[in-house]
Amino acid sequence: MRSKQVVFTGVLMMAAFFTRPIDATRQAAAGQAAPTPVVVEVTLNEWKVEMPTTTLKAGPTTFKTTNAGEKTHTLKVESDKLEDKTLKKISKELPHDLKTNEKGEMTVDLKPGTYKATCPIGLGAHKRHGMELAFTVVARQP
Ligand SMILES: [Cu+2]
Repeated sequence: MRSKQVVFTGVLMMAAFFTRPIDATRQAAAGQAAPTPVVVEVTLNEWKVEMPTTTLKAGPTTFKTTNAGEKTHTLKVESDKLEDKTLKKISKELPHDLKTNEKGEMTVDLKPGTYKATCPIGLGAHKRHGMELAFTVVARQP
């Protein structure tokens, strides 16, 4: 009984010994490649811009947007106040407007600060109706 336990523990330790260097190699490889964008699902409708959370982490972020409304909408993400004042304002809009049930996506490299997600259609009319959502981007923990 006791000897079996010793053998089992020994196997576990060997497994730990052999798997650790492989994991370290994988992490190093991942660190060299461009980070995979985090996906945020955005829903547009009359008259709201909805996201599952209003606190996002800095880094490349893909806004997967669906128009669940009856009118045509689109999504614009722009920085309000960036923590690093030397950075230029961030502003990006979906490549095309979305009709009912259409989907579109764009990737924005978010830096820490405050932002607004709006629908710029109607020269600000949709925004004034409520299609504006403030969100915050926080630094990614090292
Ligand atoms: Cu709109």
